[in-house]
Amino acid sequence: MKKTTKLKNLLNSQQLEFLMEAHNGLSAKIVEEAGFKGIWASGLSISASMGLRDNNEASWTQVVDILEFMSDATTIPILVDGDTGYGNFNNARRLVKKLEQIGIAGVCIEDKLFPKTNSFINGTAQPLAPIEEFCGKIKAMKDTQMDDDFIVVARVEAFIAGWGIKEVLARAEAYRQAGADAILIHSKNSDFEQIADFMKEWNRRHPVLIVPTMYYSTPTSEFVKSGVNAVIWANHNLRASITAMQNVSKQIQKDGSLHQVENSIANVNEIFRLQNAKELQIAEMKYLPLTNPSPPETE
Ligand code: SPV
Ligand code: MG
Repeated sequence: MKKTTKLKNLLNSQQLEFLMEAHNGLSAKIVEEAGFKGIWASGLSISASMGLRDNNEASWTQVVDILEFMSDATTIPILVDGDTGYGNFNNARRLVKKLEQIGIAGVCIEDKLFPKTNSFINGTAQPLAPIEEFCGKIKAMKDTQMDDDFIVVARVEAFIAGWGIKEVLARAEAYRQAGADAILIHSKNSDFEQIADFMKEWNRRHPVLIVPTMYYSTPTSEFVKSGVNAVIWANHNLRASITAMQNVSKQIQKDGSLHQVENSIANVNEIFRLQNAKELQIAEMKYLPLTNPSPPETE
């Protein structure tokens, strides 16, 4: 099945589904091996792993280069965090064209202004895109896709920017009518109340994704009860790797030796396995001459 169709089915499934964050080829592969059915290519995680801020400091083609490694390394669908689409409708539709070329299943765009700021940094100061302009962007993206199953998710940032449920509902409905395949409702509150209120009013009229980074203690059963379709665990592989790298670097620096860390980290064979080194050995037997020529006899 095509990756696009897999993502479409996931968003329209009868049960709650989950997307796990990845930020490069290796982490994408780890997410697939863990059993997830889909990957969230997080803008925050990709920019952080480049040593950059989540403010569109990386160019969109630099992000696409990372996405191509992620796509090549996996068979499950990737939903890309496309920020604001990197400009107006024209930039966003060119992004869709490129994402389709590299086997990406869908993209999520948010109704903020380029260059964006992460939702958890000074959210109320963040201006939103005018509704009509954002609807035009969604339409342009849907008109551009070549594969009917490619997914465009519209992300509503109105709660983040300090607006109430009326504005959130108006935007979600406008984006649904403009052709978005699903709506992502974001909240930075530490409880699920805002989103639960939205879900009640929304009444399952179109698929909804959520990102519970800040309301992490809400039981998953609450998400099911509310009618949410898919949950994004948005940055947890990046955060896990930060902690692991800080600990191992500190330990080795302190000890001046590898002895303490050796048994607590992946061994080099695990790296080779993740790289699928075995496949190359088999291919070499097939494609390279069986024996290396012996060195010429000395006379
Ligand atoms: C991301 O993972 O980059 C997101 C989610 O967009 S958030 O960081 O919560 O804005
Ligand atoms: Mg993001």
